[in-house]
Amino acid sequence: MRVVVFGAGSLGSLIGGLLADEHDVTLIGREPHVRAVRDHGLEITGEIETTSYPGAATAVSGPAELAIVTVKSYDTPEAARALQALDTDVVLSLQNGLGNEEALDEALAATVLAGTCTYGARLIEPGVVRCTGAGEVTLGARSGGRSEAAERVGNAVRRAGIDATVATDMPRRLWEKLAINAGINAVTALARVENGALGDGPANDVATRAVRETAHVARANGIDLPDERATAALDTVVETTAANRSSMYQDLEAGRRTEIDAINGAVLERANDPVPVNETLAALVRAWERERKLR
Ligand code: KPL
Repeated sequence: MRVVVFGAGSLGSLIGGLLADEHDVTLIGREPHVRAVRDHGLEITGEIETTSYPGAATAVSGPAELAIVTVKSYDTPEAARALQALDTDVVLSLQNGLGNEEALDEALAATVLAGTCTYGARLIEPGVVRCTGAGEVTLGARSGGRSEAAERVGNAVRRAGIDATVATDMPRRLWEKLAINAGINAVTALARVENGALGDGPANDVATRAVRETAHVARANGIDLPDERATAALDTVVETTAANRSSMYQDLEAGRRTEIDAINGAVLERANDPVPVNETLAALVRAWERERKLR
């Protein structure tokens, strides 16, 4: 299958690199990473050790059967515009936050699938990505139900050795992943700790409360997400990505804008009842961004 991965940061590079063992993959990213991958291949270290040889470019070209979008949520509109130049049948979003699929669907004629990914990844240097947690990919029709395109993509992803589930309840899965990110990302970023530090103690309390608030907001928005399911998902991801620095921690470290608006901000936006933990986390990260003129 010819696959384009749009957004070759840490996660996009890891997923694209793994897919390249089985498929004809092109990573779309920035220099100097793109040149390093083109010259020496992509080295994957950590929990998975391999070198793969995807193509790499700074702009999309040519036809593809599948485009996987892994850009930050605030870059989704720009990704959607860039992907208009690509002749592709299916687009799969593997991004954090809510609303990415809608933005892609509005701009593109292709079938847009929703997806979540709990792999931990860290770009160590240009051309080298570390897998800090082998999680799983879940994908399916964005409004739920069966999808022939999702079955096809699920099979292709599994053929490359990635643990992938095709789900018929993606709206719930997206909220569950939102709850996980609402619990993990801001807390690990502000406390500067790896995901495993949320296993117990005070940080675990804060994360668990943020997850419960998110599950409550999900239910108020018509999504069947019990607290127990959401907190169990948090525990699983904390364990499987214990050695990972969350994407928001990596953003803070690099002095980059974060996905706070699409994560704790999205919970706030959709809440009718008070969500004090999400509100506090969003306020603190936004204060950090404002101080650095990132918003
Ligand atoms: O999605 C993630 C992120 O860091 O954004 C998890 C799964 C929490 C891994 O760190």
